[in-house]
Amino acid sequence: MTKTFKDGFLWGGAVAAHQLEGAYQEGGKGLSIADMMTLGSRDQARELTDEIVPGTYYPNHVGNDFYHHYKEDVKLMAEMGFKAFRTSIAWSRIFPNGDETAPNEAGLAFYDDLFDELLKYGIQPVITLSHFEMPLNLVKKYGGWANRDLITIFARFAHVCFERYHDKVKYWMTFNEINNQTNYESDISVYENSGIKFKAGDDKQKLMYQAAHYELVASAQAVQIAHAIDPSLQVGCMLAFCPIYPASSKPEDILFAQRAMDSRLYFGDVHVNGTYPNWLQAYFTEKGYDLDITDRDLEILKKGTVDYVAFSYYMSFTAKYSGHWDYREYSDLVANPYIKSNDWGWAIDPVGLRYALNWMTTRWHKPLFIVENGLGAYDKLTADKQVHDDYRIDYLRDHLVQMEKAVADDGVDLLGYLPWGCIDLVSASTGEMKKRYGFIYVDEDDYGRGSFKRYPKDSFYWYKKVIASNGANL
Ligand code: P53
Repeated sequence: MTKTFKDGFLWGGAVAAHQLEGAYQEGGKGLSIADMMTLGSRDQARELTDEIVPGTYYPNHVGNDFYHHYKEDVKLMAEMGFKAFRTSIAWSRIFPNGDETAPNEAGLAFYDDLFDELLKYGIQPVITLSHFEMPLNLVKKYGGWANRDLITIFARFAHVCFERYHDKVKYWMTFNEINNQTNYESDISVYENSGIKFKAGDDKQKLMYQAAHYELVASAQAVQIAHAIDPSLQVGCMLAFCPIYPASSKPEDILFAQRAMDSRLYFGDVHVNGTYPNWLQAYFTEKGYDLDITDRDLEILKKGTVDYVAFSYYMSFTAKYSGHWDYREYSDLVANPYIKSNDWGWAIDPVGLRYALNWMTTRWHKPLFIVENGLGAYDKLTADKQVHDDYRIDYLRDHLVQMEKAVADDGVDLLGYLPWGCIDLVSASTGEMKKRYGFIYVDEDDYGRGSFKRYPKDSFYWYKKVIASNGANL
């Protein structure tokens, strides 16, 4: 087994700026869309307020206070043996309003300090440019990614980051889970991805495809900017990979599941191939969608294909044909009787990870990078400050077994494994702190109350052994 992973395999963990930094108004940071999201729960959606409502708690304002704890946190990651740490650059720290022409030096300096701290321990920063946290002003003034101007605005942000950090950061990603908005009926998904708030009468699906197109063009442009600044930079896309299985062996279910997968993953086709797939062009025609897609855009897409494909893997879906061929994520999914779910209803399916790795390899022939995986669970800090999270170890071990099979038996080219929320942080979907993923426990509740002290969980010591043995000792 030790021979499974290539030298330099990137073991580590992943987070996103808005979910842990806190300090939402320090260092000249502007407000981001994440700063407007209230606390929700499994059964109650987070509200997306237009202004900060006094007396309302906004979990991302506090995060886990990483902004003030990062040295201590990086030290703990080094103790686990991390080779890489994925985070995002909060766009609103660099361009507080998004559309300034000059960046905010205090914001840039914060990431210099963070990256230096990581590099001190031999940990590579792996960076996402846009992870659900665009400057709020871009929503208010431009309508988010519904507006073509965002392409130029994003290019400026990307350019500043590549220029400033290219000596410190090799692996970049453009848009986190760009394909979550496939579920265009989910207000939070479209808001997080594209900064769009629907109005009555909007054609949500059409708006989603238009915004995604501008993002895909902006991503392709960023790839070209990065390579022009430093040809050694590796720029990837980032997809939420949820395999979609057919509900039965009925041919209509098979065909429908294929269409569902194509609908969720066409984003990857455009990122990797630089062209829109045939079925989607036909679908646009059938729907009468005259999207703003210019010849110049198509040229940019072709010239800005990604170097690798990064993805998150948490769960699989199962779809059932019910008389229509266009995939509606909000109503076409059914339970899978072979699979159990976590406390938030996410289907736990380790074999699906091997399926994902093979599916993407066959389709795209690119190096793959697992940049999120993990179990959101309730943890309990004991009186002697321990967390016995054997359920988390079981989840991760089961996924690592499948990952190793994909590499050793199936020949998948895999760059690394960066499980999500390696230190407890605010949940993206619910805003809760109690939906925890970490190897490191943070003493803080859903309302930002607690000591903010950090405690290694049992999984911390387990993962340390996994890394030290290069995946042999699970
Ligand atoms: P939370 C939906 C489906 C799969 C992954 O999610 C998702 C989402 C949106 O929440 O998000 C990714 O915190 C995302 C992270 C997020 C993580 O998965 O809702 O990239 O920002 O925290 C886990 O449990």
